[in-house]
Amino acid sequence: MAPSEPPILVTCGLPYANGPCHIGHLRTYVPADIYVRGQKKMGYHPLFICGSDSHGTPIVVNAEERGTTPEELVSLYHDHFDDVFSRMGVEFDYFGNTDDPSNHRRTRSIVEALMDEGHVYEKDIQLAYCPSCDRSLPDRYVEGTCPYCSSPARGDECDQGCGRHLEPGEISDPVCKVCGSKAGYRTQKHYFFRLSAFSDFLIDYLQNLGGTANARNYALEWVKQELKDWCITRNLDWGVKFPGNEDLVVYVWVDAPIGYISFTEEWALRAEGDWERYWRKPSRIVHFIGGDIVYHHCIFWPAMLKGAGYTLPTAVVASGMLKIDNKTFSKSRGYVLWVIDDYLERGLHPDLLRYYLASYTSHTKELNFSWKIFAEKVNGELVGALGNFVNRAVTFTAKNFEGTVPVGNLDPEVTAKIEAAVVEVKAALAECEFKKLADGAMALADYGNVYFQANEPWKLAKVDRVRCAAVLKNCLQIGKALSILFQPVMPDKMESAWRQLGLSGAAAEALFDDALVPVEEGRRLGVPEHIFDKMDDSMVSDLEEIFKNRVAGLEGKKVEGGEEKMTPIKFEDFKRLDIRIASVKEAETIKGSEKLLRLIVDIGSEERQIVAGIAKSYRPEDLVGRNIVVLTNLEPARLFGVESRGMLLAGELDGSAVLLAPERETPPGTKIR
Ligand code: B3M
Ligand code: ZN
Repeated sequence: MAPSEPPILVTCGLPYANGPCHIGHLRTYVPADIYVRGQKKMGYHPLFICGSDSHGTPIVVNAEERGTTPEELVSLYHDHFDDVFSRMGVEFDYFGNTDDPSNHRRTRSIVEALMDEGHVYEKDIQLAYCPSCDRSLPDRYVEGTCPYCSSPARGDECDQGCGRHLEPGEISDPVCKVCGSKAGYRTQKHYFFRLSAFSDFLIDYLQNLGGTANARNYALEWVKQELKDWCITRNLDWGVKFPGNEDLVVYVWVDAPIGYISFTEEWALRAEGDWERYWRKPSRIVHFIGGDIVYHHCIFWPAMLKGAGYTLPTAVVASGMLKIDNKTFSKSRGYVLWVIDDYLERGLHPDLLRYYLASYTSHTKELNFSWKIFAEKVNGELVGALGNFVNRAVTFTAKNFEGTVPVGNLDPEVTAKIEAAVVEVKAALAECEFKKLADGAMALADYGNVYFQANEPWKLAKVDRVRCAAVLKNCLQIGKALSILFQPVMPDKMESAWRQLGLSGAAAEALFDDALVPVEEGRRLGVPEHIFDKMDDSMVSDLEEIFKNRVAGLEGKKVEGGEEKMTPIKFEDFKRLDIRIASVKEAETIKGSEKLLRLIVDIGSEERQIVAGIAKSYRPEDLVGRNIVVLTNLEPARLFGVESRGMLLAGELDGSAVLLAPERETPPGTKIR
C-alpha cells in the first residue's frame, strides 16, 4: 500500500445470533470475502470485520419460546456462525459480539455524544401494550397492519408490503405476538434521534457514496421524501442500557452497526492495531449488506456517525434478492439451503458454492439457487473448462518433460489474453461485480483449452519438442494466471492448482500482477490430480430430495399463534412405519464430517449400515453394544458418500442429540408399536 493510501475496512452485515446460517447470509458474506481477498491481490491490506448481532426482540422472543436465556441462545449461534464462516473460507480478521462489554461501552459513548450535541430529545408516545401479558410490546412482540400500504406487518418493519421501517407506535391493529390477544396502547416516555435534521447532509453524502447503485438510489429517494425522527429506546431488559434512563435499552439498530466500531477496537487490542485510523481519520469503509437493510446503513448509520463525529462509510454494497428453485426464499415454507446440514455436511466443497454465488448473476440482481444449475456449473465450468485445462497442462508436461517446467517463450497472444483477463478482473472488483470477475477468469480458462487444442502438443511431442515445450510453458503460465485470478473466489481449490503447477509460495500471497511473472523453468510440478469432481445425476437427484421433502413436510404443518402444529395422520399411516429396537455393533466417525457417525446396527433380521447426525453428542466408542431405536423402512440415502439404510431416533435438546433407548435391555428386532 502506498503510504498515502487511506486504510481500508470492510464489514459484513452482522448476522442475528438467532438461527442457523443459510444461503441468504452467504449471498452477502462470500462476495465480501472475495472482495477482501481481491483487495489483497491489488496490494492493499484491508481489515475484515463482522460479528453476531445479539440484541433486539427476535432474540428475546426466540429464547423465551425455547425456554432458554438470550445469553445462551446468542452464544450457541455465535459459535455456529464463527464455525460456518471458517468452513466456508470467509476469513474475518475479527468476529465479535454486540453483547461484548466493548460494544456496550462504545454504544453508550456514542449515544452520550449525540445527546451532548443536542441530537436527542424526549417525547411521550403511544406504544402497543398487551393487557393480558401485562407488558409493552416493542418491535417484533407486536404484529398488525402497515399504516402506509395496509399489508400485514411486523412491529418494526413492513416485511411483506412496502418494506418501510416502522417506528414504535406506528403499526395499526396491533396484536400481541406472545399470546395473540388484541393489544391496546399506553403512553410512555421515549428518546428520539433528530434524524430529520440530517436531510441536507444525507442528500449531499449519498450523492457521493460508493458501492452499488441500488443502495445509493433507494436511500436518496427516501431522504427526498421526508425523514422522520427515530425512536432509539425500547422497553426491554436485554440490550445496551440507555445512558439517560437505565430502565430502557437502546434500539438494536443503534448498537448493531456500532459493533463495526467496537469490533475494530477489539481487533486492535489483540493485533496491536489502531482502531482510530479507521473510525476517527480519513479511511475507506466499505459495508457489505443485504438489500433489505439499506435504510439502516445509508440513512440512520451515517447520520449517527456524523452526529457523533466519526468517519463516514465510503461505500455500501447491497446484494440482490434470492430464490430457491425459482421460489422466493422462505425458511418457513422450506425454500432455504442450510449451509451446514444441506451443504457442508453432504460433503460438498465450500468453493463450489462460492463459485456459484459469485458467478450466477450480478451482485445486485436476483440469484436463483437450484441443484440442477449447481451441477451444470460444476460439471460444465469447473470440471469441464477450468479443471480440465489445468489437468491437461500438468499431466501432459509431467509425462513429456519429466514433471518439470519446460523452456520456452510466452506467445504474444497468450500474454495479451492474460493481461486482458487481469484488467477485467480488477475492473470487476472495483465495480463489485463478482460475476464479471468469475466470467473474466473463466474466459481465460476457455482460451487455455482452445490454445491447447489448436497447438496439438501431443503431435508436437513427436515432431517438434522445442515448440512442444514452449506450448506447455504457455499453458502452465495460463494455469498460474488462472490460480491467481480465481483465488479470491475459490481459495482452497486454487491452492491445489498452485501446488500442482509447482509454483513457489501460495496462491493466496500472489498479486494479480504476478499473473504475468513467468513460471520458473526447471521447477518440479506437483502430483497431477483432478481439482474438481464431476457430479452425477444420482447425486443431483439426492440433493434435490432435500428441498422436495422439506417443502412437502412443511406443507403439512400449520402455524398457529407462532407455534407449529402438525396436521393429524391416520393410524394406518403410523402403522407403515417399521420402528424397531436395534443394537449397535460398530460405530465410527465419517471423514470430513463434524456431525455424522457411521453405525452398523443389528435390527434382528439383519445388520444394517446407518448414518446418524450425533457425532457432536456421542463418541463412537460409547455407542457400541447399546440398545437404540431405528426406523428401518426409511428410503435409503447417501450422506458424505456413505449409504444410510434407516434412521436412528433421538430427541433434540438445546442443539444436542439425546438417544432414545428401551427402558431395559431388549433384543434387537423388537417392534415398536
Ligand atoms: N442483524 C441482520 C439483518 O437485518 C441484522 C444486520 C445488522 S448490521 C449492523 O439482515
Ligand atoms: Zn407497508
